[in-house]
Amino acid sequence: MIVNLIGLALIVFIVFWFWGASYSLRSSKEKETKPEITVTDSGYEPGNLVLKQGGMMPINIIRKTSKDCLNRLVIPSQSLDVELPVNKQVVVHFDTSEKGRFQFQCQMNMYKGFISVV
Ligand SMILES: [Cu+2]
Repeated sequence: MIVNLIGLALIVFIVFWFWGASYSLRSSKEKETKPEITVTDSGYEPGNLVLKQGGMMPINIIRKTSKDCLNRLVIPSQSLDVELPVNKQVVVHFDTSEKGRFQFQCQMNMYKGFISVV
């Protein structure tokens, strides 16, 4: 009987320990970033934009490269496809009502980045 109780307590402890650990890891790792994407020769900076769940979030995008490949930004999950003139700030309104990880990419999907809604 005592052995069973100890076993049960151990299981509960382990479950909570792992659950709690992953929970705190998740909340500390995904730090919110500025809603800004810079497009350079090497792609998107930052590669993972972290936004807080909410409503429509304006994201400022500035393209600083003349690479043709990066002349549009596509966000398939929200059917967004915008033109990015060089050195001109473009604002995209991204719906953050759903949590998750959403990919954004160049037209040909050679460069990609993510928007994480937390
Ligand atoms: Cu491309």
